[in-house]
Amino acid sequence: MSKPKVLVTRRWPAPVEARLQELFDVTLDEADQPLGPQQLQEALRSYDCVMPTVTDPLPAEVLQVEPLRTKILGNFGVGYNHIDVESAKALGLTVTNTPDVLTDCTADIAMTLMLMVARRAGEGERQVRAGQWSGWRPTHLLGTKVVGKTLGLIGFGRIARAMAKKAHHGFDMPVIFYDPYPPADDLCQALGASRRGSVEEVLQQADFVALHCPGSKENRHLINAERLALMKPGAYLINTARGDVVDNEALIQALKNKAIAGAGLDVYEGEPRLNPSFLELENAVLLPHLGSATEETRIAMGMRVIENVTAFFAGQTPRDKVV
Ligand code: 8YV
Repeated sequence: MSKPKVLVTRRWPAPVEARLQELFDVTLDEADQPLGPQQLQEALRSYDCVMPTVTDPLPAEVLQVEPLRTKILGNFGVGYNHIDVESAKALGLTVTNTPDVLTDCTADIAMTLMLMVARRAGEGERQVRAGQWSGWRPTHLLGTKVVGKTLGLIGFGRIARAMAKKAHHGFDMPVIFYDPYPPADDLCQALGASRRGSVEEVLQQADFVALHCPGSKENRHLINAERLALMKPGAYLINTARGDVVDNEALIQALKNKAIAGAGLDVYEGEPRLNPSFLELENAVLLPHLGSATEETRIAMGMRVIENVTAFFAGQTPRDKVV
């Protein structure tokens, strides 16, 4: 039997690309540039499998090509908000993602952002690099203590729970969360986490609010001006989920007016072209979507895509089938 014809839309870590070459009739993306809608449509007409990432928007109008040769979209990433999965399903496409393998590294980036923004690490680094550090003094760049403060999680899935574990057991933080589908009580107890009945309650009570809900139409601007106004004036917002979960303009206003103390962001509306006002805010820590960006995790993500796609072409149900 001939090998499935596979298109990888971006550069992947070398060991994964080597494995792809062994298993499939694969086209790699030497240029490492995001594909446009027409190139994606051409791919859907010409390949048995396309392996996209967050930089490949696949809405209904892009997916609807004729003839559609692609049978499976093996997404490299846990989030799949860039794919219209309902349309994909209606077209008979299988979609898979890569959960589990990026949980710890993404939670680590959320912890990094929390510590950086609380301890003004970005501001300090900018001072040192600009040659503007005049020396130690008792009132220099005073931040906020993290240990013992309340961490509020919006969404309590795998990544949120990993953050809860680090924050509760490492930093003695009481954890509160909102999730419409909460886990069993014993799991919450083990993480020192207690449930709240609404997003609003978490926002009102937490010192650090971290977003861990999926990017989706329903969650677009979940954190808007009204909800930001519920946060404590000394509180911080951390976003490693998706940029559009937060109304970025409203967040910029809240940060400018010091309505909240600061924000640590890994994702943005319209990324990588983020709202330029963010760049002027000293109380924002800005990372370039690094959640899963470790050697180990990106290799594991690629291998997980391979596992899913191999299972699919062997006639099995892939482990991470979304639709
Ligand atoms: C990925 C992510 O690197 O997995 C996700 O959902 O946000 C990132 O960790 C990116 O989405 C790759 O497609």
